[in-house]
Amino acid sequence: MEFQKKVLIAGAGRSGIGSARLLQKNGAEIIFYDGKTDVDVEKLLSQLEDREHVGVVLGDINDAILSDVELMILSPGISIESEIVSKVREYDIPVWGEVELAYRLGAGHLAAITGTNGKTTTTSLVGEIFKAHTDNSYTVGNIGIPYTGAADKMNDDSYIALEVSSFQLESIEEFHPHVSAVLNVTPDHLDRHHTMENYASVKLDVCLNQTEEDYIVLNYDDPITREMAKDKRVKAKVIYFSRTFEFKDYSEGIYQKGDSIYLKDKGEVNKVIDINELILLGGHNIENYMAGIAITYYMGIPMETIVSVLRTFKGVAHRIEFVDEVNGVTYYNDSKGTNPDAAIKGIQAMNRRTVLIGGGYDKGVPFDEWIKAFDGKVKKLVLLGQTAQLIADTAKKYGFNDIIFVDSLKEAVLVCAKEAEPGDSVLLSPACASWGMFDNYEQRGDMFKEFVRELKN
Ligand code: UMA
Repeated sequence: MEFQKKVLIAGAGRSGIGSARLLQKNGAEIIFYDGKTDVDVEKLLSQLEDREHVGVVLGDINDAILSDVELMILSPGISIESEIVSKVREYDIPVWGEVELAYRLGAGHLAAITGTNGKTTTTSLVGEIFKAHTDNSYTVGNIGIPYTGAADKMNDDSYIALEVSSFQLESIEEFHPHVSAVLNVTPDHLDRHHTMENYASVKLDVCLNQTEEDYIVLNYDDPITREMAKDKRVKAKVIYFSRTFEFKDYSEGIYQKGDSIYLKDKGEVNKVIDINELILLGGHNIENYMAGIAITYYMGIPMETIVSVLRTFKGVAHRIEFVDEVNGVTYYNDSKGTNPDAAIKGIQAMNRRTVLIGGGYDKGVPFDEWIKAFDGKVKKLVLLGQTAQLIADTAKKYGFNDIIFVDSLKEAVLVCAKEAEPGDSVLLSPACASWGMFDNYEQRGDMFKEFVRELKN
């Protein structure tokens, strides 16, 4: 598609670079904006095919630049309420999120997965099922691979598994997946969305443009997502999943009964798989499996293909990932435990006494439920980052005082090695985002693994 516009790209991270490359391929002229003044411009431009005709504005943006901009593409890390968005809107310049841009310039059969937790595992499972069905499939989005980065390769036969965050959903317009899913909603990102109502509402925007021809997969066991079915934005057919409810009075639904997963479609019930055939453990993973089955089934993938992938799917890195055993202590990397609910699942997965590393960027969420989940299993809590004191205060409120403060992740690993005894686990599951100390959770997890490797050597 020809797209001969002058476009301002806000945010010079992965989404910004993906957007720039896609826009250049489509004939647009681009200007980068980033609030950070120390962006490595040379490195940024080296990632573009045409680096000659690119403007870069760092820090403040002046009005003269905006006068002939025709569109702004917003990175998810920049809030829709930010100053740059207000300023651009004063000039009546349309603002699309990076996901909206990829949707407009891309093509194919789209499944979009959101929710507080389980998105990456479910998207990865859906992506693997699509891959088993066709060579023409893409797994993209919040999972770490910008949707814009692959949009130009997509055609009408492509299958796309898209992980989409609340940040990305703030700036959609025509974005229209055939199957959407909201897996669960628990406290996260309240610094940006202010209230749980706003946060849940922006997640449900995933279905904004869906019609009666489409499907929305919702968690029946989560009171917030169960209620979403009644929202007037939901025009798509609702497919619930549940670990406890059999959907006797429903014609559709996917559920766990005993040790098996069943799918009910047009009133007919079929067993999909026995749980002992699945590799990933824990109730939360059964939810991810059920969501993945429902999403791919309603995307039209044959059940034999779905089941063959279910039997081999091993999950994703940084999610309760076994790193190594050093001096009889097992180390687990759950850097993806970026909010209390995800981190609770990390603790629940440990079957030994655990030295826990927590703390990081403050998203304004309470830590009470996380501390309560320690349940005698956590023997020491090693804290770092912006939230360290807040977490310590919350822990003390519940009588947990075995706390050690550290200044870096490296120091945390060394302290854990000293505190843990053979037979214990060390778990990095911070209940906080990594921002401020690391670029992202992947970098935090990779550094943790590196420090554990150094311990071993
Ligand atoms: N920036 C500003 N002003 C601001 C905020 C940021 O100029 O107010 C600039 C930063 O200086 C930086 C750039 O914006 O240079 C970064 O952009 P970004 O934060 O949007 O990061 P990307 O590298 O584009 O990564 C984004 C997602 N990041 C966020 O949503 C914060 C990645 O999700 C996603 O994988 C990637 O796009 C590809 O789609 C990460 C994430 O933490 C994993 N997501 C949150 C989560 O899962 O909880 C939502």
